[in-house]
Amino acid sequence: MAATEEIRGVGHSVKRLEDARFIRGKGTYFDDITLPGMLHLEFMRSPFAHARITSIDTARAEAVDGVVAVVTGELLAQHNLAWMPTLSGDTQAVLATDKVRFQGQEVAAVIAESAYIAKDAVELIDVDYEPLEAITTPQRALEDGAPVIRDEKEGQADNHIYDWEAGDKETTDKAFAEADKVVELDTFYPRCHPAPLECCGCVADVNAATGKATIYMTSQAPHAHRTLFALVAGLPEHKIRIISPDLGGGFGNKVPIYPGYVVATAASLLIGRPVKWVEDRTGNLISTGFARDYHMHGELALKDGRITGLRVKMLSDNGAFFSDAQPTKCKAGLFHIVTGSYDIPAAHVVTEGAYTNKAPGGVAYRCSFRVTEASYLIERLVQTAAYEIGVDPVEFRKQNFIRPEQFPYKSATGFTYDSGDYAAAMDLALEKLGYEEMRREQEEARAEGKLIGIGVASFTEVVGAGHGADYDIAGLRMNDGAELRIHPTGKAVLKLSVKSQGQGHETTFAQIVAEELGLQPEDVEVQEGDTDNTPYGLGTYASRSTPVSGAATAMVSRRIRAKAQKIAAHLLEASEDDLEWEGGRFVVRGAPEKSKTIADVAFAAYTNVPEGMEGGLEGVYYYDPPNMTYPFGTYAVVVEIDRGTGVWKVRRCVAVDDCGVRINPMIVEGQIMGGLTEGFAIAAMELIDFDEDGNCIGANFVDYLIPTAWETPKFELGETVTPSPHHPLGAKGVGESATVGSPAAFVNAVVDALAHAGVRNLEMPVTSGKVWAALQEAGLAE
Ligand code: MCN
Ligand code: CUM
Repeated sequence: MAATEEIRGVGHSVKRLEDARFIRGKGTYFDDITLPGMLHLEFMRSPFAHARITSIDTARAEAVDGVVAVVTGELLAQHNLAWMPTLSGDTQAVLATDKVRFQGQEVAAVIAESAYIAKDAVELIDVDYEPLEAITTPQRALEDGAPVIRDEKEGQADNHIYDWEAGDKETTDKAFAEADKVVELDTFYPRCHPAPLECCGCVADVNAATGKATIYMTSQAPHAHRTLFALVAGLPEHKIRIISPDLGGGFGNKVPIYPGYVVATAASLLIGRPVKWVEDRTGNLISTGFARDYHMHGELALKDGRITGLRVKMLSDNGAFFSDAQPTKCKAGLFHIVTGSYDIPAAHVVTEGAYTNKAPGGVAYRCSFRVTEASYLIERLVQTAAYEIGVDPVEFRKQNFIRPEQFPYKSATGFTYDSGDYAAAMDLALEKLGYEEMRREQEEARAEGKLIGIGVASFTEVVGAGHGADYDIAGLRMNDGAELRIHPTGKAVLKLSVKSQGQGHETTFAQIVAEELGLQPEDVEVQEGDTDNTPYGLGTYASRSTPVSGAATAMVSRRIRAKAQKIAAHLLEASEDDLEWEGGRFVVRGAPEKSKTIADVAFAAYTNVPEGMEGGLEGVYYYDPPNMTYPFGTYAVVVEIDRGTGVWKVRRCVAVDDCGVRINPMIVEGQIMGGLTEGFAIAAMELIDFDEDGNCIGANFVDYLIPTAWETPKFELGETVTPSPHHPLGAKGVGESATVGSPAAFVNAVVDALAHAGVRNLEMPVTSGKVWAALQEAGLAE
């Protein structure tokens, strides 16, 4: 037998197949799409955060040469489209009718022959506003007598949205009553924004003759969006085709449905021509899915150095419309992962949500439904507790970790962690860092008047939503499909319900097929994003593609291999049971010279199948994950603080991640580096802030600071591998781990530099100004 080429399946750092077109400028983004007769949409946005609309006069705008229509909320209302449902069961204005509820809200839209004409005409729409008090904090929102933001909602007499709780109050109260120490932390996870390179947008093309709506749109979840379109617009689902083309990043920003998609589609339907909407950067930063904005109060009960209880109270600022994309049965998302990596016997979490005069959203930006806030809180709390009882934060963590033999581990808030070895990941990170030595150096530096801080975070994530019985979004079960077809010459096409925004799916999912069927990744074309062409599923977010669609891909491949085995037996004139799958081919047991590859079998599947067998070699598999996957890791950061300015610099950043089996180690490392960059950015510089009138401060990249290569620290990566016991490949998701886990490590490091002087907390973003104030207060400023 000739030496066979090694199959570059799972575990190989295959170069990204999609990059050939991206680096040559040959990708197709929605804005590359131009259709005959296409019109352009531009929004008029509210200058006020809260105001009653008393009149809208569109006459001057309509008179502009090249303007085809001006769409107002009133016009949409005539078609029952002025409001749309959100992913969390609330409603959201498509175009404002009665009031504007946040600065930047869409008030009217101009549809014109060119984008320039549309933009000019927007200036000519005359709107009279009667300004109202802008509510910019949830605390103010919930005060008695605060103006009601959602006064259009029946039965809504205040700004309260929800109360939700998890865990057990009684056992938690008992743990606190019996504690020998209680440690508290009040902190705020500020509002930030995913800010992908490509903003949102769409080209909507409704064909009046066929009734088919084809919408090219920036969507991380094309199938879910199509279903919601069908429900909102009343269009039959098979007459809607959503195509999510190449995306220039998503990071959660492209999960929600935005007014732009709806207005463009409605306009195309009414006018009978294609309509393109391209969001600009300011529009993106002030109106689309932001992240976080969680006010958190946490308490740990301690007894003999062990954590015996956790109590958390949170207040969430949801903006003007409650539009979090989250599983319906987890009312504040997955915040109940808040017990983190620790064996905490009792926990009780309560959260309250409030409307404010800010853009809606709440979870997007590389986090699984609030995991980021939960992880941040517990990792900050644990460090605080260690200081308070005078134990090294690393020691304290080790004493409280869930131990490897405790898995599967049922947490106090009801999750079953699949697998983990937290101490192993931490030990590796500390070894890479040279922790003991760093601590010594810190002491010595301090003696010389220099401030060094060492921060650690040992995060646990929960990704891969999720088993159908417990996880659904707007009622849709969170299962995903994979469809695989092997052509006669042994080349394959894999169609998936998820949608890459830069994660490299065309490579990694091809590697899974390669692994299972003995093909090379280049032999497998991965297709995503077109609802007419791919199986149903809920899309890419919450690092769920590998846990759910990755599993579906492995399972459909195995299904095809089972049929292939029958064909191979026929070709080899052997019994099916005498064949072994070895080195990517079927081999007759005891006669290794007799073998068939999948390519051999594929040809036979169309030319020479056994008597009575259906021809072809293809299959589909819908995967319902039995549980979530729980990736984890330890991030260890060393910072130096300049006592003269408060400027802090990252000297070391060691990141050890465990996402189970890695399909493509290079892509995983890329994901982690990108995630660490975003985690650092959130900790250090990114902030969507508002002034007292509700004006968004952070509406462009001069005010909203995203890191460049200049600011970004150097990362040192490491890995441990603890497979997921329930995933067919042992893989866990990893796309968000570093963004979830790292902010606490950076903040812990800065606080650690000042902890000897009694500093316990600094709020993100930890700007040099805040550090300078803390230095002065602690008497450490130079
Ligand atoms: N992978 C792997 N082995 C594993 C886990 C993952 O090889 N054990 C690979 C996957 O096959 C995939 C990539 O790593 O190619 C990420 O996989 P996964 O963790 O399953 O996450 P998703 O593909 O579902 O991506 C979503 C995640 C989220 S929620 C955000 S937000 C985010 C992120 O990915 N947005 C991104 N990473 C991003 N990366 C880029 N470049 N652009 C974005 O918008
Ligand atoms: Cu919450 S950002 Mo990602 O889950 O698309």
